[in-house]
Amino acid sequence: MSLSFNVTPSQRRSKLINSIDAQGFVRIIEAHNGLSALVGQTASFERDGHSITYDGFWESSLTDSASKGLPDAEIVGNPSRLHTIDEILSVTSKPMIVDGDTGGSDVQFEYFVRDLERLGVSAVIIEDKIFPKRNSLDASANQTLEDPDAFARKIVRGREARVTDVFMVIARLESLIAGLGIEDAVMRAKKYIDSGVDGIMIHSKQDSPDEVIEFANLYDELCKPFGRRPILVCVPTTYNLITDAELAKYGFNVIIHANHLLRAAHKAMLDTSEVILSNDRGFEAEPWCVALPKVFAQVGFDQVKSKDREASKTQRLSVVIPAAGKDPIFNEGPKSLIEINSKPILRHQIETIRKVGINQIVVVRGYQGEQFDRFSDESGLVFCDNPQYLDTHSIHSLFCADQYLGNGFVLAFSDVLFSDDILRWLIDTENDIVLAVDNSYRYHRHEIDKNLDLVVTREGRTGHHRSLYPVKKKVEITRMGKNVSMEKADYEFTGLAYFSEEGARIVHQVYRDCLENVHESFHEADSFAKATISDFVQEIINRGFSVHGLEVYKGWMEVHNQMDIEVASKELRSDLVGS
Ligand code: SPV
Ligand code: MG
Repeated sequence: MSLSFNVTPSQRRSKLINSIDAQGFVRIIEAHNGLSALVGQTASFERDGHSITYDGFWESSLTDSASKGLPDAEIVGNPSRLHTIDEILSVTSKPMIVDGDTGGSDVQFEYFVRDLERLGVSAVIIEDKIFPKRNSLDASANQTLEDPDAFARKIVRGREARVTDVFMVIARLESLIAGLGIEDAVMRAKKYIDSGVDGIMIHSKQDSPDEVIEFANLYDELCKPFGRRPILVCVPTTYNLITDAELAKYGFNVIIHANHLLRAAHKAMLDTSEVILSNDRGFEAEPWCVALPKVFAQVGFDQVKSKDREASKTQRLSVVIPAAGKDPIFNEGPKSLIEINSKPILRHQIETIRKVGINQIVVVRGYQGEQFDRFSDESGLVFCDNPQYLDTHSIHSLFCADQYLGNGFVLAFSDVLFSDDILRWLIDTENDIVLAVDNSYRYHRHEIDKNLDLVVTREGRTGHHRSLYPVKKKVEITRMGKNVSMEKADYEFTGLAYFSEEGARIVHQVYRDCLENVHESFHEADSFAKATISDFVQEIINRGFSVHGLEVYKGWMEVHNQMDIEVASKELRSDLVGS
């Protein structure tokens, strides 16, 4: 998962203010490391048909310190904080507000703002206490407030260090925490707004929300002389009966749930460690723990495994190109070696196959087979021979490469140019036998002067909808052959087909059986020896196996005559097909 949440620093930075503008308020969850951030990134709850999620993260000084086993007293320095912040940002895409404590000295604050903005953080909140501060929620801790004018100057210095207007410097009023009352908070708020601050956070450690509501009720009025209303922030840790929606109604724009993920994890850790000791084993602790697959899924291990599987599937596959036949039109040599833009078709095919990462290519030679010698140094390319090329057809040629089919393979006609996308989509399919089929032949059928391999499907041909994305629809093939009427046909076979390991096992079994038992005509062929891929696919379907079609539209071309060569060479020059 963690790799999927990708965003640039500038995209992320502006998300906070955009969400506030769009929704009126944002709901922020604390994060103290990559895992807690992933929880905050993905958590959601369905209510009345709407999915409720967190809008961003609070990188809390309390939980950052506690997760390092340290007290919240400005002991964890900026380099360490920045490291944790970057850890969270690197696995998520939601915006972040950083708890900047007192900000340190003016100069320290300037550098901190510079670093946070560069990383893509949206806002920093600094509190108007004297460095080194003590956590605000501990009733017995000493709370000494900063001179408000000195703090206002720090705000100015921080804002001047920004590069963009999007990054926000927010002032946190600690008057209520220090017991100085609402008048002190209002006096300080005015000074900070006058200094240009982008937001005001009013903090309280009371169980009741009354005093922050009182401040919120005064807020619009106190902002009026300045002609702007900086966003209003609260942290309802102690007054936690009031809902986010209610706080938003009182005018709060940012509501921070400041330490819950760390406290939840801490409680589970305490209980779990005790349960293991008391039972002398781990079994009883399981209810306190998530199952490991959940951890794997959350941190993206599932994707790593599926990519590994994909990569090894590609490496194990072969592409088999039956190129043994003698073409009635181009009969000066194997059709594979016809040059398009000074490169044989086979060379174009090899380049496309390599782009997809398939190493093994098997060419079945026959007619003028020695002409392929020029490829003999090509690494990963092997040759098989079909000496009976005059009396046999493509299925016989394919099985001349029998030893290379077992791990799964792609069959590619020797006269077809195709894009790497089509090849990639084919091998990405989860079905065992999949043919790339094109739905555009009806539009150009008046130009067609040859028998196509036509395909009828269970679903019927789909219409074209304009779309930015290439079509990757799958259909089930029920009938295939050159004698299928053009009216009934839904698609044309492109000459590219994928067979998984299981698909290879099926074709092998059907082939062996037909070889032994078919002695007369075979579908549209006079004999099994002359069977084409269409005949064979029809046989597979008749035996009850599923054969799928992957609908493609453009991205391939069969070289059938001189005109095709001209069209292909033009398209290849403009980079439309293949290389
Ligand atoms: C934090 O989360 O570190 C805060 C909020 O500063 S509080 O702990 O409530 O002061
Ligand atoms: Mg803090």
